Amino acid sequence: MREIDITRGIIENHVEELMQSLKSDVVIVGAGPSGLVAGGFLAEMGINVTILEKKLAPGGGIWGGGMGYKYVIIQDEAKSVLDDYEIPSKPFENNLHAVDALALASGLIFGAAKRGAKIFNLVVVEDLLVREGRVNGVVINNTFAMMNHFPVDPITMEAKAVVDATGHDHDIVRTFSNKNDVSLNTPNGKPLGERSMFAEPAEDAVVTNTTEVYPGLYVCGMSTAAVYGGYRMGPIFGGMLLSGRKLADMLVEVCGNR
Ligand code: 48H
Repeated sequence: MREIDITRGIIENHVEELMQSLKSDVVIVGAGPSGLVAGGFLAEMGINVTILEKKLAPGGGIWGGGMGYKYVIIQDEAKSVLDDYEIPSKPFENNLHAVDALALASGLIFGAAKRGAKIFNLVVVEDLLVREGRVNGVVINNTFAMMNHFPVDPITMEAKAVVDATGHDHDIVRTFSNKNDVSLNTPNGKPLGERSMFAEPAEDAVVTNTTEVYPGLYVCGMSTAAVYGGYRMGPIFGGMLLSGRKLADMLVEVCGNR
């Protein structure tokens, strides 16, 4: 056993996967529940999908459950996504199910990876590539470089579609709107901002507002609330799972047509 072989095994495999991601069909920014579900279903349908996550651990806002109590709730409509990913849940009441947040996070991460989504952690998307009025890629950097404010220039990945799955921050749409004189597909052309908690309409709106917000740029999960002025919903996650699944169905069509 030689250390240099271990090192080569790591570098060669990482670079091979990175090269496959340089021209993806879909790049999803953010490995929270909506991004992981979208990525898993897209990969299962044969789409070359890359998920970029700035933190060490994918999973986004799942891990902490509700205020650190480790269960989250999902509604009946989203149970089939749990079943597809073989994530256990317990029936609760009023068509609700309780899910161990740790099982949900790890199950969605493994489910997406197992289906062939390429997930890179410690990668920040700091900007977009835009050509002729269409988003066609992402500008990426290393999380440690960004955290330390090192003057390290970014590199790029091309994609037919880019997804903002960055949660409450809607980091990608916000940056894109701030930096460019562009009009988004919203009532005033700008992100509308998230509203206070009101779970039921919030859950419906997350799915309804899973859409193309600018040519080539899509939103899913909690970033839809920030972009389209939706309510927040607290630790109920069905809307996130259904938003990811809706996005996957939309993007399969888009990738086939481009
Ligand atoms: C790379 C990035 C960048 C970047 C951010 O917040 P998330 O879990 O996202 P969703 O929308 O799938 O799920 C939302 C849910 O977790 C939640 O917060 C709910 C239901 N809240 C309700 C309420 O009322 O509070 O994950 C987003 C991920 C995170 O892991 C970020 O680290 C990552 O995106 N991310 N990755 N480049 N620029 N910005």
